[in-house]
Amino acid sequence: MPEEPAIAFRFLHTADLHLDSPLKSLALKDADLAGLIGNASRRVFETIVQTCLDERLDALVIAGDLFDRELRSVKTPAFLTRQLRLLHEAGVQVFMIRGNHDAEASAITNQLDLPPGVHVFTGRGGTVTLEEKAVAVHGVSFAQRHAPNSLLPKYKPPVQGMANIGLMHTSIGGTEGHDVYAPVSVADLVAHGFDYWALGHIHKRQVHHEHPFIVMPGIPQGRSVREAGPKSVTLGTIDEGGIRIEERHTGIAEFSAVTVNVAGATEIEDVRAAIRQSIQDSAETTRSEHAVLRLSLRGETALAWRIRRDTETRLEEAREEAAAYGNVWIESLGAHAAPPSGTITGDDPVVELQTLMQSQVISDPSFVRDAAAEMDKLIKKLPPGLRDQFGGDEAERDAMLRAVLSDGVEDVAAALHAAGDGGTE
Ligand SMILES: [Mn+2]
Repeated sequence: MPEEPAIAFRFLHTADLHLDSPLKSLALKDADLAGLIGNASRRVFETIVQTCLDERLDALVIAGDLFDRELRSVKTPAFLTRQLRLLHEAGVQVFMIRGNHDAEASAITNQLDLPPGVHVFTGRGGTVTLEEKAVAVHGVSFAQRHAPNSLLPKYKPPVQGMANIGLMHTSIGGTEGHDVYAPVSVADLVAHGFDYWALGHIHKRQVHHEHPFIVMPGIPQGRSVREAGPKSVTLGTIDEGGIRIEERHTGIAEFSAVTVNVAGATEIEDVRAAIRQSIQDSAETTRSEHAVLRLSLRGETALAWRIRRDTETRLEEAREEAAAYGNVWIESLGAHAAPPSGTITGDDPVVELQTLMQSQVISDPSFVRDAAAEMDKLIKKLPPGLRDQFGGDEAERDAMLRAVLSDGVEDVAAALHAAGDGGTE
């Protein structure tokens, strides 16, 4: 910092709230869980506002994608207006830019009755100076959904004698001309001379640089198991000592992909016990109010085919078990157990068929090509918001395809075993 500000300035930096984002999770199938997740982004926004009030912060900084394209609830404008008013009454200033998701959301902001002290930067950009705090806040919004060029040239140079904070929505590190989300390098941001870059867009938190600070705060509330793990916002303090940051946990509901080890299970009760243990562990270790689990049963066991056959039963049991904790939810349960490798012999025709399918059929290039074509047809029929579930790019899609094919073989074998067995538990 060029000169030391006389009075401390404290702010909360967040981004990517994606208010009213559609549910992408399998949680949809459980109405109570869907209600919890559907409300979580709003509840997180409330806790963010409450933190600003409790800690008497000077500013709330939102670096884009506050909304997820369009509002699905007519209640949202009133909700936001109320929250922003609380901040205004407590003297907390709000600085916002639009990201790729809410670039064209002017219709929404028009519905908002914005109280004074809420600064929404335009696509042209601007600077707000807080003289008494010796702080200058700069921001440039996405004007459209895509920004193929760096937005950095639109930012003014740092205001001398003040601490400078810049809000930018960017995929950071992308290549100009290839990346449409305002690519910019860490080195260029550092060179610009600001003290704190408040970034948004990437949902995973990362502190790219310290002194000056370049902070991607990450999404404050995960929306599906693809955004698993604890979430947070970043608190910044600017005083005589310079700038310090602090991560604050925020998640209302934390998604986790949990592997349940069923290796060596000889009775279904062993499988149940392993599931119970996983649920208990999650209940004890989650740092959020709620834990939302995607359980994957894995390991080599002679019960592999039964586990695959009775997935629905295990899911129901797991949901009942979780309900007893009150704050643990089962999003889904997948059976990926495999028969012990030593037992693959030619004695059992089903096992022989299974081995053949695994080793020859699903790795055959023409079969893989056909399967990929079928998968693409299915993906095209999905609503756009769900398509990424099958991978964000071709490599991810291929990996997903291989996993689905391999799982399919095990499921077919399980069904054939079950047909021959006839027994149920
Ligand atoms: Mn974004």
